[in-house]
Amino acid sequence: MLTIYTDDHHLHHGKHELIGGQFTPCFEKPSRADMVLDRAKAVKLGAIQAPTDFGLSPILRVHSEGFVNFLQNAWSDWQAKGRSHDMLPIAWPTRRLRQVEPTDIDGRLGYYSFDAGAPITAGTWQAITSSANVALSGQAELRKGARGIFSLCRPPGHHAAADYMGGYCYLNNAAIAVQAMLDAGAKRVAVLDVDYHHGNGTQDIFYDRADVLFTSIHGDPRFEYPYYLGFADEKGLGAGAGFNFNYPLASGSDWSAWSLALLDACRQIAEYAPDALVVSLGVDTFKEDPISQFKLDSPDYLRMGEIIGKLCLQTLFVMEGGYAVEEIGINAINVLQGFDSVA
Ligand code: SP5
Ligand code: ZN
Repeated sequence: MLTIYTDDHHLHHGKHELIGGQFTPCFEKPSRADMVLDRAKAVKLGAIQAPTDFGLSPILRVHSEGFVNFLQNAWSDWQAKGRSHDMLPIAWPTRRLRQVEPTDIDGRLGYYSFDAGAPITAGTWQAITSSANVALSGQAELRKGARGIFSLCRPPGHHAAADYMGGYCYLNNAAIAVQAMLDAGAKRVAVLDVDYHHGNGTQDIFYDRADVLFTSIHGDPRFEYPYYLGFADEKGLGAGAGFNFNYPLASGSDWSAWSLALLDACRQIAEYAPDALVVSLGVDTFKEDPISQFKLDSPDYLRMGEIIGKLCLQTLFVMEGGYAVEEIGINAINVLQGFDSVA
């Protein structure tokens, strides 16, 4: 399988995030993608290809102009206040507060985010546009006829919605690729989000649409981040009613519970009969993941790939989470090798 990758992700390296009230070194760090790339090379998964630049227009098909403008200028606006450390928000427009974009950068930072988990640094804009280009390039390669493509995106994207960032995510790489597929002529695209956390951003972007089926298997939001979306009763809205499937699972879920949800999601995807599948590939479901509560083991990821492969759909894998850095390469590449094994 072809991997799309660029070193540009190194330009984004946040220092700290809040965990249990304490500033903790960011779990979302450059070595994550390096380890996945190393493993792809070690097992000879296939060629590694650099992304091409698609410009801002496919990004603006998914994200609002105000949000993209904010991201593009955030660092210079921050520097203009004499600051050189990471950007983190301090206030959010929650219930009964006015939804009006402030002029001040601290106000805009909270306005365009839903948590303090996505620091902006000097190189963030370059890294996130490159990450989107990695997804877009994967989509373009898939369109040439490949069965599976791996977009080794970093930073991840599935928590980012049309107009907000959070959860280590800025631009929604998977959603940008999905929209590009539709704009290139696909009639229906399915998303399977296997990251441990609910893909709130992707769900929100496509929630009222019938041309994208969204399915997500994740820690139940009653106990797990992102807490405020990802419940089983979220079925889609308007034209999108019936095209959204959430599988919230209990803390401690292992492959036996997790795979049942996967089989049901695959049944929905097969019934939808999409032109292509986009997998938001997070491997933070791993038993040793430092911020997660599921119990998948490394061989389970081979089985996961096989089940996805049996859908017989053209599939774009887009890298999302996974924080057990030592095993992230084995686990992510196992999914791709499992998929390839059922060709
Ligand atoms: C892309 C992705 O996987 N984003 C995840 C963002 C998670 N941010 C919140 C982390 C909360 C961790 N709480 C668990 C405590 C660990 N002992
Ligand atoms: Zn995650």
